[in-house]
Amino acid sequence: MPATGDRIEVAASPFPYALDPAHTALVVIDMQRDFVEPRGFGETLGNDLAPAATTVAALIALFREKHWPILHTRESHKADLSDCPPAKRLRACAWRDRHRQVWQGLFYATEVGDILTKRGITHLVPAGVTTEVCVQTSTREANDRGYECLLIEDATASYFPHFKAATLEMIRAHGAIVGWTTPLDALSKAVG
Ligand code: TIU
Repeated sequence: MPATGDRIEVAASPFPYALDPAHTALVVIDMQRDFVEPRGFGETLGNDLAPAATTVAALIALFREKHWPILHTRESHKADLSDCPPAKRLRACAWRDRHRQVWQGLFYATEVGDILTKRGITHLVPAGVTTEVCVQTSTREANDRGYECLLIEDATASYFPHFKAATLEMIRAHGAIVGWTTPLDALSKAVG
């Protein structure tokens, strides 16, 4: 296991990522039925995100094995759908989450920033759906707040493959301007 001090070097793009094992959390974004299962929003767009679910499950298993923190998000709307965009409201689907409302970003109008600060988290490993919407917004929000983000390429999915490819490129452009990307296999090999 290549290590630099307390850091673990993970092969990543655009250059190796220095994972800080004591201050790293996995963020599983919106792996919810509406996006990944038949008859959900995803199916109305004609695409299937289910393959990424297998990789997300393996990623969760890796973090559990290491006893590293895992944060799950769920995109949700008010029961009267007043905060639901028209494209989704047409399907009249409401998530009755009384605990919090999560929109496209992980931090906006949520308690996530406080939770991560209290836990001393400085490094985030985002995964989930969809790559160019909630995953990208959340990764950008995290990067703006100083978190070092390593997006797991095969643990995220889009309804449109070219959107996913473009998003991964944008994130790691300009010398990791938003963050790093790597396949799960590279992370698994690095952390042992
Ligand atoms: N979680 C998330 O990405 N919400 C979306 O609405 N995604 C779309 O791709 N529309």
